[in-house]
Amino acid sequence: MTQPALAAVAPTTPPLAEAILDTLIHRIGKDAQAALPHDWLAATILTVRNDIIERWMASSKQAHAAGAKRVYYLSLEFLIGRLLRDAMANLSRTDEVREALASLGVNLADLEGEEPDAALGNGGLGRLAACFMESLASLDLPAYGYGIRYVNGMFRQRIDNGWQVELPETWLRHGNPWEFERRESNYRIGFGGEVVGDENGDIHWMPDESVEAVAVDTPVIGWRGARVNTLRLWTARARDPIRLDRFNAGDHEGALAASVRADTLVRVLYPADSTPAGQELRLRQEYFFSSASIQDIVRRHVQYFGDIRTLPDKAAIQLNDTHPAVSVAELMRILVDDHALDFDGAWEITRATFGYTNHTLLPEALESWPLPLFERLLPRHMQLVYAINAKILREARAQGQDDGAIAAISLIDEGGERRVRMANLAFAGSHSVNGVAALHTDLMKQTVFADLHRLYPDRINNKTNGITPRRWLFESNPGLTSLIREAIGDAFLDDATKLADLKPFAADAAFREKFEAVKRANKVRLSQHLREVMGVRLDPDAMFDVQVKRIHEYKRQLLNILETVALYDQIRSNPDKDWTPRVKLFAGKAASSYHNAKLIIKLANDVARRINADPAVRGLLRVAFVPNYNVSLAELIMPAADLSEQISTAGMEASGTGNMKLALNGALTIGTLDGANVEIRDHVGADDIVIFGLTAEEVAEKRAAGYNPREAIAASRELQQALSAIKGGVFSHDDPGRYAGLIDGLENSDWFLCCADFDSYAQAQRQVDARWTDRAGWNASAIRNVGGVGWFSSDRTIGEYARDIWKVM
Ligand code: 26V
Repeated sequence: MTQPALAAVAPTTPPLAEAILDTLIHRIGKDAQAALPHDWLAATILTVRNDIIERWMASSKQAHAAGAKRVYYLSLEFLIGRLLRDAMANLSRTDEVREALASLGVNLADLEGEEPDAALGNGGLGRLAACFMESLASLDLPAYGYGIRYVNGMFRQRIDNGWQVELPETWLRHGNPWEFERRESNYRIGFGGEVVGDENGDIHWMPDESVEAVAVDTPVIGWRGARVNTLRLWTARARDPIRLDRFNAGDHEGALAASVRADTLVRVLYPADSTPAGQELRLRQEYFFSSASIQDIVRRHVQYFGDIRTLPDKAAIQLNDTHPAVSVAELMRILVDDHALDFDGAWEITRATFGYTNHTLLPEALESWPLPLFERLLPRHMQLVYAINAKILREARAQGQDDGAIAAISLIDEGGERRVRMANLAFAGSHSVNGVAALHTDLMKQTVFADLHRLYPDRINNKTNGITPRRWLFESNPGLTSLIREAIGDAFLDDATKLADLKPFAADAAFREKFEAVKRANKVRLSQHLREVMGVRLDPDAMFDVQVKRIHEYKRQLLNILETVALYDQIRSNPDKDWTPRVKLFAGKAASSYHNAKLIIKLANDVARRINADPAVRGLLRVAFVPNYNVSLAELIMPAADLSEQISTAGMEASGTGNMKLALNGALTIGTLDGANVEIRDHVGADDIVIFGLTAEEVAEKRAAGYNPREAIAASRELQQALSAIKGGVFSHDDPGRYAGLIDGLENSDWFLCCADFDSYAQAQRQVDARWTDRAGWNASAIRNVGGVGWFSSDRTIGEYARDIWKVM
């Protein structure tokens, strides 16, 4: 990577190469001989960045001159992944950069691999925020994302002897050439203390602790460089970083305590997929970033427009789940205490400004804070929550709601230890509350938000999720992208719904062959990678069957493993049948405190080890658990998948977005009628998706009727055998009882209905096998999937938010 000397390259180097070399020398302080890969990466990014900065400035000037309304997307998670490829692609400069680097003896692909994957999120919710930011810029909408600049984002997962081990992800170890620290943009964030009223009746919150929030900005480039928006992540700094008196008195650590406390605030991303964090630190993080963001928004508005009362005309703030919900109380505090608005006027402005997106109905995932903690940390906000509560409960009573409904609507959960309900606060404080798929939105109205929905019947609306086709098709699957361009031209590059023009090509034998060749090449690429990172050998001619997502019981990786074990059993019993060769790929992280999820990872690894080592299987079935699933790995897996496993218990997956990425890359879905799968079926057609299992309605009925998994087990020999093999230690000779508890759980309660859906799932899998044998039919189906899912572009989703909620289009 460090070849030619300066003199040797100079005469023929393209200008971009000279610029990169110049950056390497003058900004990084290394010459071509001394530069390490990350130095070349930084030099390349800094050079490409120059073009971006100019567009960035132009974008903000344009918004300012137009007096435009701005969109603010508040999210505790932004799973943005690597940025170089995305930036080059959206600026149409990839080839130019590749050639410039080549002239310097540097390989672009190697450099791309050097870039750390910015993993400031857990899963779908965080990746959605990143796709939305890219679509906002692509649709030329002035927008800011607000979040936290975690020093350690999502943990790095290692698999040790089949067990998940969590390691810190040090994505900032070589610095971050994408970001700009804005030291002048800083805000004081208070905690604790007390609230006092003065003789004029004015209220003053006097925090007894405070920290400074400092903005760190990253540019977000839209497709074809349409516009560059800002992702503003907050870092924390002690207001008094060192107490010199203490230091000089010899208390060196005590002197730095405030700095350590500030660092702690932005140190880690909470694994929100586990039990509600509960910890005080999580609430502190939520308030820290909410307060900094709201102060920044109000400051900008007053500076540009003068009058705080016009805020809803010029700012739309979207709450990504309830993590930023305390923003509702924070804006009220600023309006009432700092801007002297009356409570009712402030409430009207607040509600007109906020929108709230719900991402889960699971009761255990709905955030609430113990009231004493909330009151101790945020005494003024507690008063405001009480005042808001009084107001909405008056409205509910006036409407004649009964006591049960009043208790459900209340911002305070009075059952047991009193808690502040963040979903109710977000709902009450917003003019729009949306779900993320049609089924999810219906269930919101029927279940958790039924009473709030009756009180405010116009508030709940649906915005089915989407994904950016730039990252998830053009950048990650260049082979398929070129093939589509050859077939239908370039219109789909700017409007993903034009992918529909591809559907007739399903009937074209020559096109199907080319399509299959592209898929195969992607499978070879993935296989080579997996051979390097985990030493596993995969046959690219086998069906690649993938389940990649967070590990959670409701997503039912366990159902997939049970079926894998049953298939293994059948292959051994009927070795001469013409089995469809399959590679089963699993990947995903389990929250560190989630015992069963970690056990499921171990089981997948145990099952893989046994099956892969069994000569009786003769390569017909291979199983691999790929470590450290992240955005970059997803970019390799999606293009290589043949079958997409979307098998959650119906009614439990709010939407899913991996389902969209896989279908867009030509995988067929095997799935339940859950989340966005329902709409994927509508778009690709029932013949090109394999649906099985109970519907959400049937799940609810079964549970209500007192579901007994033993009946389902008694009715299925295959399931019995799989359960007893796992329980009996066939896959865990070293610890035969390892899975006794897990299997007992299935036999005795099976909340997620794996047993109830097993037979239907196994049958669906055999139907998939049969389809695979008809290669022409399979490829035609895959092509129609690609053509059918253009609607799931995040451009369409953002267009709907912009028109219906934010009123900026
Ligand atoms: C959180 C928790 C925490 C407690 C234990 C159970 C549990 C289960 C799920 C969650 C997820 C919280 C919110 C979330 O990440 N939702 C995801 O949002 C995606 C984007 O809308 C959507 O595609 C996924 O279906 C949804 O799970």
